[in-house]
Amino acid sequence: MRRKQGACALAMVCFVGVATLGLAQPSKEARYEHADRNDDGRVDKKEMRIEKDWERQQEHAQTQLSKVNTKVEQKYDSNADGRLDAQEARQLMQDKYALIITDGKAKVDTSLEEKYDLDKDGIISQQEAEAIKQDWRFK
Ligand SMILES: [Ca+2]
Ligand SMILES: [Ca+2]
Ligand SMILES: [Ca+2]
Repeated sequence: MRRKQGACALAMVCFVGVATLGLAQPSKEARYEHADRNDDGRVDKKEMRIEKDWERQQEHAQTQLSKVNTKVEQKYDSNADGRLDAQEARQLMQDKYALIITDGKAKVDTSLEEKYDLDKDGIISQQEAEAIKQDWRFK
């Protein structure tokens, strides 16, 4: 009986955790891998702190970016609700990233990409795209 309760509580904690993070979040393994900045196979306190900060930033970014402002964003708003949810935004960034890999650069045409244009020339270079790859965990 005790054991069952324990498992139940654990399931609750997991559920709440998943609900808080949102469904579009990558798997635990992916998070762990992302958090392990120096790739030594473990996440130390400092790395954990960086990861937490990063996740907070992402959440903030995702609430900011959700409104559809440009034609390109409109194109990716699959359910036409005037907002880009995490999945729609991801699709947009994935296509953009692929384009940058193919062409070596791409024009900034959504507010999503603006923060990656570090030198503010309106173009995302391959170098700037590295941050996109990291942030969105593209391969
Ligand atoms: Ca580490
Ligand atoms: Ca939408
Ligand atoms: Ca640039």
